[in-house]
Amino acid sequence: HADRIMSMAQERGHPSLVRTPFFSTDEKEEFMAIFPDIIKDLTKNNQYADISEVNERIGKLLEYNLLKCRKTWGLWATVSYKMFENPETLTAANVKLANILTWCVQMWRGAFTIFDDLMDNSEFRYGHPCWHRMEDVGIAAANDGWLMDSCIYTLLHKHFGDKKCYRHITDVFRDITTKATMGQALDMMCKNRDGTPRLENFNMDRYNTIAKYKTGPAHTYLPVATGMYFANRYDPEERQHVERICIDLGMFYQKQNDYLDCFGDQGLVKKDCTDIKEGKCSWVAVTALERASPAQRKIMQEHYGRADNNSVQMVKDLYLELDLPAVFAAFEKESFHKVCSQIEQAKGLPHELFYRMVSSTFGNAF
Ligand code: DMA
Ligand code: MG
Ligand code: MG
Ligand code: MG
Repeated sequence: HADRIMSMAQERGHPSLVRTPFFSTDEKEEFMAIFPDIIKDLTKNNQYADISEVNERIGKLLEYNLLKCRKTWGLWATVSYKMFENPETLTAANVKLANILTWCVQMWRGAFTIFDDLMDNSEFRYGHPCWHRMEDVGIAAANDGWLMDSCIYTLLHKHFGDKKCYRHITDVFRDITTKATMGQALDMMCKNRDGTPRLENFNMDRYNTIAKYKTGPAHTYLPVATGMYFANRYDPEERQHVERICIDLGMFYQKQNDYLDCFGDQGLVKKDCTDIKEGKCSWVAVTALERASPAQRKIMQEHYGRADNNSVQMVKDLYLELDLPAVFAAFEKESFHKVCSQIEQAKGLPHELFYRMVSSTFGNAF
């Protein structure tokens, strides 16, 4: 990863853009240190003492789904807060509050993932069984996802309820939920009732619309906007710049996620990859169909969206025949330069924040 991003950064004449690790050890430790308080706020110390059984379930739900994941992803909220905040108000107490926002972002992602794994029929996530596959969970995972989502608003109300930023931050969470669930609805509508994929509807326009909703806003705009609002930065023009950069980063992230689902190193991806057998309208499938001859299209029609290993292998072989790794590499480079020039043009924004996000997002696929 470091080599790839380094070579793209050098091409841009901007080698200092590369910064790993993306978060310092102190940043991670401060963030993890408040987890027990978060659990207490949402269980023992909540107002529902008469339903201790449910509180116990919430505790387990949060621990399983938040501690096993890529914990640092939401940390962009804390980092964003620090970079947007005035030095005089950047106090330890405020950084602690920013870390609560980061946990809210993690919970949003955790809930979204529970629902996503349920709908995608996935078995593993972060190297562990998906929540819905745990004993005593099953379809109750649908309610657990909602429980986790409600924890976000409990925390926001408790810690930010009396602040000017409260309405702006809750609006961001609500808005992202609306968009992401609409995107997931479109994603699910790529199949016929019998579960077979509607290949005739697979095209890059539709794909981009799905990614624009289901991932674009949630990936980086959610944490960055919450941090920005907590720093009391409300300029609409600034927000627009931030949104444009973040959505492009998110769209690229989804394409890379789709690419990795087929070509990723299993040891690193840590989930079972279901896109081919579930017949997903993925970047890989759409790109393959765009480039396929009539005979190759027929292979897709016969084998895409089928669970048997032979069919999955036929599709993978076709992807290689169509040179998709090279197509993706070229696309990655183009997206990288596009996002970097948007950052360069956005005056008055903390460029360092966006470059750090660029270096964490790009270069993960090979
Ligand atoms: C949903 O798409 C979007 C995200 C970013 C989780 P997906 O089902 O391809 O996600 P995943 O590959 O993580 O299951
Ligand atoms: Mg999925
Ligand atoms: Mg999905
Ligand atoms: Mg995926």
